Amino acid sequence: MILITGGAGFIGGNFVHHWFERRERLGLPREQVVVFDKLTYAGNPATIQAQIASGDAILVHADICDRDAVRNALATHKPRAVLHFAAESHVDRSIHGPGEFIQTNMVGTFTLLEEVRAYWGAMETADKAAFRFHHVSTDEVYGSLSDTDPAFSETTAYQPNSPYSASKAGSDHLVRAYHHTYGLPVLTTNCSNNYGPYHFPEKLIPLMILNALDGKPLPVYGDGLNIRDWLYVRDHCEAICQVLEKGTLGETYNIGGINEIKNIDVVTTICRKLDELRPRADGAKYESQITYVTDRPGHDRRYAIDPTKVQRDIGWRPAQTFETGIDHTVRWYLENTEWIDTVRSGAYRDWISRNYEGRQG
Ligand code: NAD
Ligand code: TDX
Repeated sequence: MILITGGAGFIGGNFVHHWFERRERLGLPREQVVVFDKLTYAGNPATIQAQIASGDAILVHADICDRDAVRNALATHKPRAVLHFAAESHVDRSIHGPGEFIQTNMVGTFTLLEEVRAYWGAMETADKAAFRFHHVSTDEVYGSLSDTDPAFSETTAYQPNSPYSASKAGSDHLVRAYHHTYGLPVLTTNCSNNYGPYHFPEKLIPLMILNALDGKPLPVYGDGLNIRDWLYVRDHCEAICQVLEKGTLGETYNIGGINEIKNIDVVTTICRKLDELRPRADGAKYESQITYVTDRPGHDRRYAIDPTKVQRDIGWRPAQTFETGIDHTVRWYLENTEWIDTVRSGAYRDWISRNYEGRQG
């Protein structure tokens, strides 16, 4: 049994899918997951509906800031590992309302660490040695690069620029401190921008796909020349699995796709893919919907990851290129209208009362 915080979100939800598919592919026994999730606006149980229905996933609807709920979940399910994805994750929201980010990303991570420390401390020796706390973090903690700076490595100094990245940096430091001070067996991964299925349409790629199909403007911030390193979400999930299995305790691993792309090029790639797969009825090109808008305050210019360490020490490499990953992603959004409708209508938000009725783990 493993416990996944934030397992109803974008990456956590993909991780639940990946966990079972990978174990089957490798001939490993099925191992249940407990998804511990507050189900904020970003948590959508429809993403993991199949795993919940089959009993592979148990959903605990609770907040990582709730110490009793965390303690109960650990005591009830006795996981051999805790994978910590839960966070407030959207930079723009952190600019307009940083409080939730400090609460969940810092106070929540602290609360989780405290309870995990007590749980781990009381384990039998063999279980204690095998236990892992895997912290999922971001490359944004390193700040912003110029066009000529070398990519972020694990020794790059932290220089977070947004309330989101500052709160994630704070959580990374707490995780590190719990290893050095208490010996908690932690692993941390700092990953670049993910994209793929089940991505909430406030983030660049799903927003552009859905706005394009709706005939709405495609809002590009500033000059559109900011650079992100894009990684297909399942490649990230595989990296987490491999670091969990082979990572050295207390170490950090940077995960990236070696796919640095300017925002405007991401948007035009999506437009051209849609021109090919779902041409506009009026014959116009989707690019005609691109609209430059006021820049994000403090907008980081460039992120880039040097993945040498994870490639050398863990043997992980991404399977998808941006071309294959974006093709798969655009097709997924064209085909999965039911999931998209749950997001657009907000229907998933009363999922607990409709489907769950107190049968929480
Ligand atoms: P997301 O916003 O899609 O999902 C977050 C999940 O956490 C949701 O299910 C939400 O309900 C849950 N959650 C939020 N607050 C909670 C709380 N207080 N208690 C319990 N659950 C709570 O985020 P994501 O994009 O899937 O990101 C997952 C993790 O990966 C985050 O830690 C993020 O910082 C990190 N990360 C994301 C990216 C990316 O490109 N999306 C890249 C690198 C790292
Ligand atoms: O409408 C938009 N127009 C636009 O130009 C949006 C939503 C974004 N952008 C730009 C801002 C960024 O330069 O696109 C780039 C990507 O933006 P987001 O999708 O909001 O991602 P980003 O801010 O880079 O952060 C993401 O990657 C790192 C995740 O949201 C974080 O959780 C993760 O840590």
